[in-house]
Amino acid sequence: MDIEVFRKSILSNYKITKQCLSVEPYGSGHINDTYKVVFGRGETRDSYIFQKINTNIFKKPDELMSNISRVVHHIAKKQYGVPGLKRRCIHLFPTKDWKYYCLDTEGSCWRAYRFIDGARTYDILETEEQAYLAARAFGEFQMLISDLPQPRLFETIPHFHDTPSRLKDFDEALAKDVCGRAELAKAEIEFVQNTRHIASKVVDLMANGTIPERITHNDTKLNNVLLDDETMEGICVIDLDTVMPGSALYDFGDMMRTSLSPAAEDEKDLTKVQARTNIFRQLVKGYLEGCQGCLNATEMELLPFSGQLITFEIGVRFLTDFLSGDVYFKTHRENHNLDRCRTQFTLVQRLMEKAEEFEKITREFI
Ligand code: ADP
Ligand code: GN1
Ligand code: MG
Repeated sequence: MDIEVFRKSILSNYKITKQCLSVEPYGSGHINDTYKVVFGRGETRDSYIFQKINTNIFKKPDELMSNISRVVHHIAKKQYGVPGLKRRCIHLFPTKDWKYYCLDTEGSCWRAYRFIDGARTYDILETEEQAYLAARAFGEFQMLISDLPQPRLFETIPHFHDTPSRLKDFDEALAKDVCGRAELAKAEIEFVQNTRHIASKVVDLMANGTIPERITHNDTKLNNVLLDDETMEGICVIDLDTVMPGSALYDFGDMMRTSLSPAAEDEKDLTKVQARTNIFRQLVKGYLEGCQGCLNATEMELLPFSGQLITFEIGVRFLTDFLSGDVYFKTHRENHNLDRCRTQFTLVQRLMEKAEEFEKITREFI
């Protein structure tokens, strides 16, 4: 983005006295537009993350930012006195009139965070240690927000992990087939029909009270935790847009989806998609340690299943978006959403093959 345009349209809302030196696109998220912005005076440099919020998806930015500010202030308060607190929690950077977002000259919504230095996110997991430390950080995050005072957080995207509702959206998209793409996805559509019986398990158990509602992150993709460059510790959980009432199984499931395979989410060579047992073990160990034993027996028993469920759900969402003409997730090549869906469905199969083995591992930790 052009610095001059950024300065006039967005920065004019913030009180920053240093000179803006660069504005570069950052990260690999599918929803918001993220930029790293560097400011300087003399030798001093300060970096910030500026994000254009996708308001087609997050339709109520007031509610969204109210959730996020409550969560970050609660976490900061609870960690008061912990060394390196500045890097252990997202810090919202307020506008001149003390709001947590502003509108640019075209009416788009922006927010800013202090950039956390000396840490990075990973799209693909490289070591067992990273798996353990990332999972522990997500578990700790869950513990830290478990006593957030009332009122209940807003549901920033209603029915976000309601898998049956995601299937309903899929059914509608398939019936309309607006782009005539169903033809290209016959095998994947068949996979959905053969696998849809697993969809309601967690929502049903939540509805009858067997699984408790908790405040969860709901987007625990591996690249939503910053790992320290030196110690590899998961120092800060980021991307808090979907922190809202949910199930711990959604968080564990999405960690499995994004950590177990050594292949990228959109890998076209499906032979590379695997469910690595050693990594699974580290996720269970790290997450349970981080949560400090707060999960109940049914939640623990269903940890291996949660990976199948969430991977299936996200595959269905990619397929729905493919059929609808790529209106939700950012795409960067032809049939990108279909490729993503294929990778997810292959992983669901690999996870199903390993179900018994993963259940046995889980029992070691219960
Ligand atoms: P998206 O919703 O598009 O995934 P994220 O909030 O996850 O957006 O941000 C995208 C990327 O920007 C992250 O994966 C991370 O690498 C980086 N990032 C976000 N917030 C910070 C921060 N406060 N400090 C350092 N890096 C950050
Ligand atoms: C989106 O924002 P990002 O890229 O971290 C999506 C998640 C999906 C993920 C798939 C708000 O996450 O639900 O699991 O893509 N976020 C939203 O990669 O829909
Ligand atoms: Mg993200």
